Amino acid sequence: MIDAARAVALDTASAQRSWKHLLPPLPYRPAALEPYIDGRTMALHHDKHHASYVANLNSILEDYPELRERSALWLTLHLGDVPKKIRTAVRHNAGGHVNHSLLWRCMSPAPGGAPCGALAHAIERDFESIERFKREFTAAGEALFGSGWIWLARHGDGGRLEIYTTSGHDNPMAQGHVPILVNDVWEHAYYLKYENRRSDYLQAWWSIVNWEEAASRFERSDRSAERDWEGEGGLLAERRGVIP
Ligand code: MN3
Repeated sequence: MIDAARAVALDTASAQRSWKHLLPPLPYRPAALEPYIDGRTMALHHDKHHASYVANLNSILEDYPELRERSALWLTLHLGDVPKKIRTAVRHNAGGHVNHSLLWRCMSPAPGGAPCGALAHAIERDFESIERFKREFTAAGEALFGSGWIWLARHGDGGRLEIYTTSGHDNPMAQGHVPILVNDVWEHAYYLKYENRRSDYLQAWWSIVNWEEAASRFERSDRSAERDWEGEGGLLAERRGVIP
């Protein structure tokens, strides 16, 4: 039996010439986030979990040529246009592909310590302080029941930063909000090292947050909020699942 990562790797050459969605490479070695997240967890998380969402999505879309031209993000935002028979599977697998593609970029082995510039000002404006924002984000992750995600996102109607949680692989873009930072609260993200101690994982995660990525997403978020996902976001230009 071929595992999911190998299946995706074997598929990559032909996928680059076809409609198929692609597993984006991790932007660092799996062990690069140690001791905060262990290498085995990162390798499994990327090479097996994320890879399987990509492989499943490609397999589901095999029989739906009209959906193959769409990005994974478009699919998550237009589930009503997806045939009922495959809607739940698309929601899970396109969502998993999109969310993980962003997650890898929200972490870094050289994280830069703290938010700065316009993002820091906006966090202080909307949460009173960076420390308070971190406490609220962590608490939202602790309170999330079951598997899901915690987000810092810019409100769709003009800019307030807010913390959102979503279950499964849903994302707050479906409500028009623009993601700035995200963390994965599925057990597969931390269980090997932290077991049932989700709080310890959420605390440790602050040591590897990629604030540069968050700052750059924040700077682009004005334009993202106005973006026409129906048009630009709908094209299959981004097969690696990355939210622009
Ligand atoms: Mn995950």
